[in-house]
Amino acid sequence: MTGTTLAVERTAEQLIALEEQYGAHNYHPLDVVIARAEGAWVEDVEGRRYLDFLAAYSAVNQGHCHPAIRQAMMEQAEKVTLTSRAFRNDQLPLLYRDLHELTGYEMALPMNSGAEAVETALKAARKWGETVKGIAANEAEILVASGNFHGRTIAIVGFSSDPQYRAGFGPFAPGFRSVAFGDIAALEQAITPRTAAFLVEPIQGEAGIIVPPEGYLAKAAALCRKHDVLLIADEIQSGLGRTGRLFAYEHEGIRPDVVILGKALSGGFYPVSAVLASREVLGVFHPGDHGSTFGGNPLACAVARAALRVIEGEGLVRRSADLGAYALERLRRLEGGRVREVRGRGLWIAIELNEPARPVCEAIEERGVLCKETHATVIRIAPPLVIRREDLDWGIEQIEAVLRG
Ligand code: IF1
Repeated sequence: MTGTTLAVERTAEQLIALEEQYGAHNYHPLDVVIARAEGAWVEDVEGRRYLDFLAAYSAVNQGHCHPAIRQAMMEQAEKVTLTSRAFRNDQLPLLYRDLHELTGYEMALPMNSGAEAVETALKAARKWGETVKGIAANEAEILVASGNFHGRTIAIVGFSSDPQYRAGFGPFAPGFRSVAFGDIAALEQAITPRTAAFLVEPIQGEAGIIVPPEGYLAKAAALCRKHDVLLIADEIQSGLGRTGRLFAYEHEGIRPDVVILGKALSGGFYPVSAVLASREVLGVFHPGDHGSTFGGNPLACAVARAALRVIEGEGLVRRSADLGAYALERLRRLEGGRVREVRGRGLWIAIELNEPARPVCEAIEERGVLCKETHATVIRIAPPLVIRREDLDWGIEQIEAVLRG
């Protein structure tokens, strides 16, 4: 491999060919090769600009390459990036305090990817089930919701209801049972004395931005309390402003026992995730029970602190609520004909079509807006929360033009 070869191979076509040849084919991306980005805009290798209506699945709620987060990252990178948890570092305590002050949860446990934080919450729930609730060893059961998406580890895909996420990857971990999302009677029936926890996305993202029936989460929280079952909210995608509240669970005035964060916790600079809970729950972990080489590293902590400051300081939760209500109202006018339904919360909107969504996303891409289908027929819209009102308008106009055309 020579510098010359690398320098030459930089057209979109060449880069795509390299990727197809040497990379595992576990994705089917739109063929836009992004080389830089700022705010709600990305630019491809040929200098073409696109408005980003996906925001890296809500990891860049703060906008691409936010200058304040970048500054925090660069300053920390010049000091120390990784100590491992064998030693302490001077950033982790500050992130703990920020998370506590922002959310009120007593404790946090930092990890990296979302899936790792979900696994961490599941481990905490099982151990809490055994050591606090008194479930017999290896008997604890965790309920999950149909249509869930919590990541790609073997344990997690083992309780997915999507056959593609499971096919070929078995055998799976026992101890998980799926109940219909949004169905409170089904949840009540499924709870047994062995139930340690109910893991749920307050609004299901990959399932197609599915908002459960009003009152569902409040009733689920009450049921969990009654039966001494932990309610675990996966806010990895729905949290940190995406739905017009800091956390999606706030729409129903509840307080889950455990909250899982990821994605926008770093503003897209770096994988940072965390589990938030009470001392009673996270207190089940003792030295050696659980860990991660990179979890809680000083670079991650500095980035996460800056990312949280941007959400607060720029009023991104309010922006999401206001711009989201406006966009939803406007996009709802597309209902009928090719559009079956438009739904959402905050700047998180699904356009469900009566036809395959992929070609529609490709047509929207040609007009300079990037969005991504989920399942076969849903276009999801989740721009960075910093998007300017006129950019949002322009992006919506492109979608309208494609869907009305
Ligand atoms: C992919 C989906 C979105 C998540 C929730 C945990 C995780 C995710 C609620 C795991 C991750 C991602 C992962 C990415 C695509 C994406 C996705 F379509 F697959 F479902 F966003 F809608 N909980 N979601 O949404 O977090 O380990 O990835 O950090 O897997 O292709 P991770």
